[in-house]
Amino acid sequence: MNSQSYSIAQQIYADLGIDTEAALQKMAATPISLQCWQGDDVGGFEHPDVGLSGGGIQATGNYPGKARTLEQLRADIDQALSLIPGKQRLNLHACYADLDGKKVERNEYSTAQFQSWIDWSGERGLGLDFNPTYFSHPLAESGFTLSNADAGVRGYWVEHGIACRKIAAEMGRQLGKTCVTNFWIPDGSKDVPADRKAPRLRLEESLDRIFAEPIDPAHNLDAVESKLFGIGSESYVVGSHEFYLGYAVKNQKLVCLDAGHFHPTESIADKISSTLQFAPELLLHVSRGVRWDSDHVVILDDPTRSIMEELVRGDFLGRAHIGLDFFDASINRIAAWTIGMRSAQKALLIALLEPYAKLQSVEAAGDFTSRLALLEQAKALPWGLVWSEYCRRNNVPDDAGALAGIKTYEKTVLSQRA
Ligand code: RNT
Ligand code: ZN
Repeated sequence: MNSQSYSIAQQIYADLGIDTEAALQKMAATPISLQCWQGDDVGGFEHPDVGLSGGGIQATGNYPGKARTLEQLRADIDQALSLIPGKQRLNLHACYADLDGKKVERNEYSTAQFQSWIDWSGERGLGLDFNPTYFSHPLAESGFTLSNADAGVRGYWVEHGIACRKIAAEMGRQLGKTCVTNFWIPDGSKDVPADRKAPRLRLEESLDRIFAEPIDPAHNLDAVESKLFGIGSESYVVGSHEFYLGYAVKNQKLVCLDAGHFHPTESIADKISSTLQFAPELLLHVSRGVRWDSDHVVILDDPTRSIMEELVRGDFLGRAHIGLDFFDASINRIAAWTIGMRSAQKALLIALLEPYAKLQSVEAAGDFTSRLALLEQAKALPWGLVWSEYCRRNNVPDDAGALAGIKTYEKTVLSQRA
C-alpha cells in the first residue's frame, strides 16, 4: 500500500469532516495491554509444586511451539510486538515471576522476582500491568480463594494480593507509567449453593484487607473483575457483576469489564457509560466469548467495534485502560497475539474515524432515518487504507506481511522447540 492510497482515503474522510491525521495521533496515544499468558496457555514459570496444580483456568488446544521458559516467552513477545504497530503495554500475571527454578510461595513474592521483567520492559519502553494469580495452585483447588471459609487459606491469598500491589506500585514507579493491577478470582461452585451470602461477605472483607494500604495512584490502580460463570463455577460465582460493581463504586476502584464474562447477548459496550458515571475508571478485557467459552482470539466483530465506539463517542479513552484477554492453544500463539491485537486496534481506528459529529446532529434533530443511513454508509469508508498507512509509519508489515513474519518465525524458531 502506498501513501497515494492514503491521500485518497484522507480526502474521502475530509469530505465527511473527519481528520485522519488526528485519528492516527490518537491511535499512537492509546496503548493496549498485551496479555503475557497467551504465549504459554496461562502456564507461568513457577516451581512445579506450586504452579502446576489446582484449577481455575483452562486453555484448550495443543499447537506446537509454546514458550517453555521465560527467555522463550520474552522472545515470542518481542516477535509479536514487531508485528504490531505503535507502542503497547505488557500485562503480566504473578505466576510469570522470575524464580530461577526456586520455590517461592506466592504470598512471599516481592519486586525481586519481577525486577527482570521491569528491566526488560523498561528497555523496550513498555508500561506494565499486573495480576495476582488466584488459580493453578494447591490452595485454589477447593474452588475458593479470597472467599474461602478457612481463615488460613483466605489469609494466604490476602497476603498474595498485598504483595502484588506492592510489586505493581514498584513497576509503575520504576517505569514512570501507572500500573493497573487486576483482581480476578475463580471462586464459585459447580452446583447450586445453599449459602450465597457468606462467601460474598468474606470476599469483601478480604478485598478490604488487601486494599487497606493506600498506594500512590500514579504508580498503581486497582481493578476488580467479575464473571458470570466458569468451568467448575457454573451455578454460582462469588465475584459476580453486581458484587464488584457495588464494591468498586463504594471503594472507588476500577471496574474490569471482560467481554466474555456476561450473558452471550449482553454487550459490555452498553455498560461503559453507566459504569463510568459512578466508578472512577475502567479496565477493559477485550476478549471474544463463544457460547460457554470466554477467551477466543479477538476479531474485528461487532461487539469489539461497539466497545471502541463507546470509548470514543463518550470521550472515555482517558478513563479507560484497554487490555486483551484471551488464550487459544489451538493455533500459533504469536499469531493469536498479533491477530487479536491488530483486530482490537482496527476496531479502535474505525471508531476514531466515525462521522460521530454528524451522527449526533441528525440524532438530536430526531432524524433517525439519516442516522441509520449514515451508520450503514460509514461501514464502507476506506479505513483499511488508513490502517495500512498506520502500519507503514510504524515500520510494521500490513496484514499479509504480518502472517508471513509469523510463518517465518514458526519455521526458524517455534518448530525447533522440544
Ligand atoms: C478469567 C478472567 C481473567 C483471566 C486472566 C488470566 O475468566 O478473564 O482475567 O483470563 O487473569
Ligand atoms: Zn478477563
